[in-house]
Amino acid sequence: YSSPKWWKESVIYQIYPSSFQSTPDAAIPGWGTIKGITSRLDYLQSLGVDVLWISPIFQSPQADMGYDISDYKAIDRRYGTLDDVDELIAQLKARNMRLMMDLVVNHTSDHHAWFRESRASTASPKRDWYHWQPPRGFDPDTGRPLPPNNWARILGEYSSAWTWDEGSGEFFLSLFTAEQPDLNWETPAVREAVWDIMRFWLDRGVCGYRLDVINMISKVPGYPDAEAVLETGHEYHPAWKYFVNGPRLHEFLREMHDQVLAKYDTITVGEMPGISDDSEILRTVGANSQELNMIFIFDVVDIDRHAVRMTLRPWTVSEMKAITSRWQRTMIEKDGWNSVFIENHDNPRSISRYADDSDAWRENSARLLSLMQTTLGGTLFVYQGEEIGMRNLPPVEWPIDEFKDCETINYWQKTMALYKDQPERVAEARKIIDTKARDHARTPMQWDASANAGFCPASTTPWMTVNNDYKQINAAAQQNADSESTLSPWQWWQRGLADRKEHKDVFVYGDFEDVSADHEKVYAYVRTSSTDTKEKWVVVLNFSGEEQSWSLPDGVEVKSWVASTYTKAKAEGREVRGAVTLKPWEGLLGRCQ
Ligand code: TEU
Repeated sequence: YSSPKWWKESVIYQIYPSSFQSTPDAAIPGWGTIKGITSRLDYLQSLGVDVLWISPIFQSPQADMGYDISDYKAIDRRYGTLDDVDELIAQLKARNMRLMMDLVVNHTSDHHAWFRESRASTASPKRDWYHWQPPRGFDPDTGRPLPPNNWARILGEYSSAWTWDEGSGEFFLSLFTAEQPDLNWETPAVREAVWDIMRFWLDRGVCGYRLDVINMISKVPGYPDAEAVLETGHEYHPAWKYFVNGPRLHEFLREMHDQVLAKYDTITVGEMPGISDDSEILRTVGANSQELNMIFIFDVVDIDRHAVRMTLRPWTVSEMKAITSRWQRTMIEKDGWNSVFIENHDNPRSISRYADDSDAWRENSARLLSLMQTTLGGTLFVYQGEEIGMRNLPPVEWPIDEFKDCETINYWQKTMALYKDQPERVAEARKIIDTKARDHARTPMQWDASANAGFCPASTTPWMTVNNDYKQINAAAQQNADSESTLSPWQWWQRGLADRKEHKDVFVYGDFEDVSADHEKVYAYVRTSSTDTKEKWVVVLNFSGEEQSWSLPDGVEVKSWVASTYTKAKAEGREVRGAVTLKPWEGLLGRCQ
């Protein structure tokens, strides 16, 4: 578990390229560009970032913001050119940093040449590159062909996952949107084509991949009907059971490893929603599994949902603690590896979700979450804007047509189609959008207090409206903050990342012990060095807006309270044994040995 590897120690920063940094030469004004990313490398380096993961920049009709790729070896013109990527890689190299790409190969765009060819006729040589099925029958009233089963699409609309193709007289499967047909991984030539794409970018100098929904590539043969999990009114249902970690997943991943990954020094993180079974996950991330370095486990970001993402389920701090501690311990005990993240482009902002984003508490909340993230074991992921505590769009007042994400739009339309005349249903859907829409994470990066937050020129309209809090919350203000008493969230992250690296034996590789088990609001854990130094640290986090008391375990004494989220200097005058009092949303970091 604690054998050192560069990919374990790296801090990975996720860039959502459309919203990171535009440049005056952008092919589509108001969109972020690759050159824009290159222009911000000094910023990222000074924060403490080692690896950039950029969400897809390949050629795409953008039905799902680039997660629908029509050419894997071409860069979408709105982001720039292949030369821009080469320049970015060179500039990263000069700073000892690296680039990780987003590999989206569960599905392609319906504009991809493979799909066009596959769709042409049932006799097409690429017919078996996608999932084609004849109708189950025909509607007796309308004569319309009926889809082969009751699977629903995932992204908000929950309509049939099968789209009828008039031309060739069959249905094709697409789990996300109709524009994202699923590749058929049973066909060996499909896998070969994927290995070829992977080699293409690795040979160009990228260091590895984040693999989009990689646990959905193997479908249960026969496409059995899903159980009904959505409420009445829904005809189709998400069929997780039949495509999440399907029968041939591990075989395919091992083939990927043998054919490609084993030949390069890579970093790999698989996106694997819908799975939280230890032994199944360890087949992928176990030290000797020869599949992937790590995966994203969604238990924390899925804490507030039912069967699908656009739902709200009440949750407690105790649950969040239990999930986090469970995965910290599991990977240590069973020799796997964790990824540490609470934000990405598919989730709302963490301070709005897990803490308090009001003006009074947002900075302290940002520092609290940062303290947790920078002291948990595993490879750490930071999402753009997380380092300055960017928050969700303001509820209710934000016009519904300013939400650009296909999931949000589909979900809203579906709600209107089903419940237009039921005001309480409509209000609830609006609340879900205000709380959970993916748009909250996708607004332009807030660089400074100038027009459009410095994301694009003042004369340009950004592709998505900037959050109207950018004058108070922006990177420049926080980098230059000069408060006597506290660090800004950005400064706190910078210090936290530096501390994490300096004490990596403790924070990246060390042992983890939850020492707050039944406290309802305080999360506390002890981290102990994996080496002979036996360095020992304690982290105490108050996840509530009230003062809390928590007790250090017997025999554990704090030598120095190194930091409090409330102060710039050391936390003086705190109890060093027994009961410790925490202020609202306060986090404490103590050194015990
Ligand atoms: O997301 C996969 C996906 O289904 C997530 O929404 C997942 O369900 C959720 O994060 C777990 O709670 C990936 C991409 O990240 C997303 O942007 C794409 O829309 C999707 O795949 C299709 O490519």
